[in-house]
Amino acid sequence: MSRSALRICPLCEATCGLTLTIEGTRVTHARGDRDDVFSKGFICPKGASFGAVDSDPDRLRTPLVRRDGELREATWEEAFDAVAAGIRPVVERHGPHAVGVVLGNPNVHTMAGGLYPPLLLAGLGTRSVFTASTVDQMPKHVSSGLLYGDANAIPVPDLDRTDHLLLIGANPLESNGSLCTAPDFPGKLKALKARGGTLVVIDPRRTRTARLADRHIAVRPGTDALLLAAMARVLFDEGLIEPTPHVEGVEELSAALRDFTPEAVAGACDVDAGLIRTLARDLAAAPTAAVYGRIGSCTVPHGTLASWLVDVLNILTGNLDRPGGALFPQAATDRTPRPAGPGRGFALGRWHSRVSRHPEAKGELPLSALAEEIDTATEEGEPVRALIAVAANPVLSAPDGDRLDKALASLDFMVSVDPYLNETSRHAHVVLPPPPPAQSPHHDFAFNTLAVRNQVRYTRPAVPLEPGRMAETEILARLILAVTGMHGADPGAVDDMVIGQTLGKAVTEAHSPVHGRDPRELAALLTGVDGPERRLDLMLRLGPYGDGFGATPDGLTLEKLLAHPHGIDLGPLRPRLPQPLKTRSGRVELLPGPIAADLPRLRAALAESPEGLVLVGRRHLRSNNSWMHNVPALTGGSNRCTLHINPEDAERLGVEDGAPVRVRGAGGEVTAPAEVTDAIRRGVVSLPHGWGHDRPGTRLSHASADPGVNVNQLLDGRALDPLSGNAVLNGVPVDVAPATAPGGPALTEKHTALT
Ligand SMILES: Nc1nc2c(c(=O)[nH]1)N[C@H]1C(S)=C(S)[C@@H](COP(=O)(O)OP(=O)(O)OC[C@H]3O[C@@H](n4cnc5c(=O)[nH]c(N)nc54)[C@H](O)[C@@H]3O)O[C@H]1N2
Ligand SMILES: Nc1nc2c(c(=O)[nH]1)N[C@H]1C(S)=C(S)[C@@H](COP(=O)(O)OP(=O)(O)OC[C@H]3O[C@@H](n4cnc5c(=O)[nH]c(N)nc54)[C@H](O)[C@@H]3O)O[C@H]1N2
Ligand code: SF4
Ligand SMILES: [Mo]
Repeated sequence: MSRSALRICPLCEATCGLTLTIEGTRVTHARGDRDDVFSKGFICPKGASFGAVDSDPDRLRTPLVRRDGELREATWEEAFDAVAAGIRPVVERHGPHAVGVVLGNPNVHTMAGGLYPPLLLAGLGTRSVFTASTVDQMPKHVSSGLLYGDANAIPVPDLDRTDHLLLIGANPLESNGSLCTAPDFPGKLKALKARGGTLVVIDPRRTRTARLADRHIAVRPGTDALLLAAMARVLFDEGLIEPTPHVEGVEELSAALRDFTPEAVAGACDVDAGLIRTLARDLAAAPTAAVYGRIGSCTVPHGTLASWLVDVLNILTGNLDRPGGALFPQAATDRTPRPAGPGRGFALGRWHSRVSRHPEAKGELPLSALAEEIDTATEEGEPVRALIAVAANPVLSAPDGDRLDKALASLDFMVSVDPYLNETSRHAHVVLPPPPPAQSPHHDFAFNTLAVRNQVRYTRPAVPLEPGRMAETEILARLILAVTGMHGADPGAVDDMVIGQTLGKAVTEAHSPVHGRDPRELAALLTGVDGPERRLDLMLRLGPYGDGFGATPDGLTLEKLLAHPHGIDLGPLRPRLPQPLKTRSGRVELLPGPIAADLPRLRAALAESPEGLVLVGRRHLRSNNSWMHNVPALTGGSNRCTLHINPEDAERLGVEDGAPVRVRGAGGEVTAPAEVTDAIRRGVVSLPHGWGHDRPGTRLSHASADPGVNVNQLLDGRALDPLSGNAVLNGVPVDVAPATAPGGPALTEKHTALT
């Protein structure tokens, strides 16, 4: 007997609603949920393989605890005992900063990851916090923090209504979109063109997205900030400015960008000055327009400036906060909107990393610095001696995995919350495996704040927890208790504490719908089968669409959401300024001090136009970072770890299609087969990330059979965007040679040699 169940797909940021077919406890089929209020039936090959991802036989079923050097199956009780015994002495002996925390990408794709990590960090009180954000979007957080006073206030392009979309460093036809949650991004781009709109794509590769575009500009990697600055310069010079209201600093900005004329940047960007003028004029002339930048413009030396300039262009053309432009979504679980007015502002560099003195950003240190924070002693402070990794595989996702690999092996204690024994978790003393997605509830705390339409959806587990499994929410609650000296306490106490604190604060706030009420009475009104559901109910009811615990009787509650299994549509994005602003001025601060102070570095880049090859990344639709190469249905075909190289470069270097090539960077060397293609511009080569599954001690039977190489071994971790601490992953100088070239150094794949 088969049945069907709804489940929001957690495999990328698009958050499509799926209809799963379930036989017994096994997901046998997945299709798009046509009634989903947001995704309306869209599905991609990854979502269609939900069942295979869910039932991968290599997923761990029980906790593992290291005994006599070997990871062995253990009970949950033994595992949490080991965690408490491993972490507490490090805190007591060396202080909280000696315990590092690494949070990986899937934390933004699980309910557990949305609800518990903030408590883990607060409970530990550690400053040794590293996340995937500093190999990804930290530049955007910093730019938003500086412009709007809120690092999480990220405007998203109004894909459904815009007349003109400029995509820079993004390939949503493969990635399905990022910092812009839009199921069926490809369909939305096609609809834009069908309604007479214009699509411009700036990317050194002629991607599937670029092929859809009216105009594709193959910029030299790493120079987006120059290109965007020159576009802003053209807007000023040609009197095309019509700034968004609530903005200050327009004249100062004009002065600050004086040197960045199209002629001045053309050489570095390798883009014709006349074309840059056209780009700016077209942007200004469009009835509505949105500039949107992603990985390719973030993970570069001027990532924060490029991210800032994306918003600057939207602001100068009046497109920020207007329909068809770029708007701030309003999610159902956002905090109760406070009245507009000055806020606390955004601070950077409140503390620094111990070894290289990197400034913190958003409370985080650069993931690139994790290895040195473990393996390097300094006069001041303690190295990281114990590590808590939740949904993170930095050995593959961060620069110089070999060094990190060795550093992790030297830790006094490490715990990984991870479904796989992989390149990172193999170093753990305890592995706590979460259940597969079909057995987990789902709500998108993060992605609804980045969605192109306001909506809210929640799906309960499609399949009950298998015997012996523990919900990831409970795993994280127990982990918090174990590492904060409350080992063994009821995990529900963690949720009750949050509920008590949140309500206790809300009743004191004049703008809260529960102002002046009794927090205990309110807590008793919450519904839900467990702590996480009660917390979701709490957030929905206090949120912008909530029932305010009766203040708005037809408002949102968990009960109401459960009655709408395909979700509740909350309408198109709406102008919201000045309410979201939390700057000290209460206005959009167009030229913040730290940005102005970084402009001389950009000015220096005007003179750069490197002769050698530079490396960029790429994504494949059927993959996801480092953890989907173990699913046979999603590997093979064009999803391969090959080096894309332009025919002219290949010819010059003697590289043949399909033959192995050696790629060398500051951090090491790898060898991968060449794929000669004119889809990549001259002077640029591309390798995907997330490969390199050939280390011993993992349990990834399919992935390790076709391991690929770790592109991040080409990096030494020293190249960062200084404002955000974000790793430079694109535009990286490399040397390329045929692996068979005579006279070259012996071919050593550094990482295999070391393990
Ligand atoms: N060169 C290069 N490097 C890159 C990038 C690039 O473009 N180029 N991209 C960067 C980006 S954008 C990112 S976000 C990072 C990602 O970096 P990471 O977050 O470190 O990597 P992921 O591969 O996403 O792996 C996450 C881990 O989570 C585990 N996992 C999967 N599902 C769950 C779950 O439900 N719960 C838990 N607890 N764990 C789970 C996986 O097994 C895996 O170990 O990589 C970055 N690295
Ligand atoms: N299929 C799939 N989907 C994913 C992921 C995945 O691994 N696979 N990962 C998810 C994650 S964690 C994220 S953060 C998102 C990322 O989402 P996107 O940002 O859309 O990701 P990419 O496909 O890497 O696109 C980045 C593009 O930037 C280009 N580029 C490189 N350097 C430069 C440059 O200097 N300037 C410009 N203008 N372009 C440049 C690259 O050629 C590439 O086409 O994708 C998410 N979705
Ligand atoms: S686009 Fe993303 S969310 Fe939608 S089905 Fe594919 S992987 Fe899942
Ligand atoms: Mo990411």
